[in-house]
Amino acid sequence: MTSAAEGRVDGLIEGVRAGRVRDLARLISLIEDGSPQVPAILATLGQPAPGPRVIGLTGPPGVGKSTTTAALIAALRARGERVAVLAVDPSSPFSGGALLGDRIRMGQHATDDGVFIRSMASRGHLGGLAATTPAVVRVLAAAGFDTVLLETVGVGQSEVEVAASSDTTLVLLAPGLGDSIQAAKAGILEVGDILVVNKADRDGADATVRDLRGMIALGSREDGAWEPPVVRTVAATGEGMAELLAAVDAHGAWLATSGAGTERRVLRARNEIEALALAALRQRMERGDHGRRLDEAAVRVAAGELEPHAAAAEFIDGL
Ligand SMILES: Nc1nc2c(ncn2[C@@H]2O[C@H](COP(=O)(O)OP(=O)(O)O)[C@@H](O)[C@H]2O)c(=O)[nH]1
Ligand SMILES: [Mg+2]
Repeated sequence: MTSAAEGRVDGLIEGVRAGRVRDLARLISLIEDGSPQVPAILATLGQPAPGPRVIGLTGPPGVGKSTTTAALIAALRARGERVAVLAVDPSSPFSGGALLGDRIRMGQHATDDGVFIRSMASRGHLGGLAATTPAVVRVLAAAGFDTVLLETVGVGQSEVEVAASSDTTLVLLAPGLGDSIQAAKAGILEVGDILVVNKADRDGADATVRDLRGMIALGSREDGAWEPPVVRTVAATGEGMAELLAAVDAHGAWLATSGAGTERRVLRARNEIEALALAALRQRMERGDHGRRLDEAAVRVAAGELEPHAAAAEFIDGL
């Protein structure tokens, strides 16, 4: 690094420690871009223990995740906590529409320096969310945030990644039998530490709550295991937020006393290492000689001169 670059990095680290929004945003972009400067910066920043609490929110589109996030911010701010929000847009880095809506909804918190809101693209960067989220959480920890709210849409891989990155995962549903059955089918109930029936002001909320409790009762659970509570909320008015936070706190206490918290942190570290290693491996495979070897092997496999498994084994041996 040139001394000018070192100076910029020092300034960046200082800015992050002071919680300056511009520097935080810049460092998060460097992480998303897989910048080679990131490992050194993160090492210098260090990792404050125990780090912030990470609460994941997932569920079908339109169920009220962003509204709940805004309501939780208000409730956590009232306790004096500093809160960061990472909103993951799973569709594409180019679809600004939904995110713009979310920003407007978060508007009441826009001028509060105890609140940091950032959208992250789930694709289009090295190693995906599993590689970037833990690093961003560490950065937010260094910047003095107590709680990180992680919002994603519950489709496909993203809810699993949310659960893997969170201490406590909230699965949000809204009244309507269809929704909860859909969610059960899609496996999203399995990742929920707390199930939230939002829009409880609407007809059918009781039935949905009953439904979910029934499904939970059916599941087999070991002694001392966490049994997901079902909490009803009206995020639009803030109703039920105190109960929801109480459930989050109870889950946090269970994580601490049961040892499950340590297990989760180890699993999270494992996922992160794996994602980073795979990303590094992929990069290396494409570079220089290795890229050429891959091209040559492909030509031979296509011509029927080489069996693909043998080609892969040979390629790995050469790495
Ligand atoms: N009736 C009712 N509407 C709500 C509630 N919470 C959110 N909404 C509305 O549901 C729509 C989708 O909410 P949003 O938070 O964007 O959902 P997301 O896609 O899951 O983030 C918005 O029009 C909200 O105003 C609620 O508790 N009751
Ligand atoms: Mg949303």
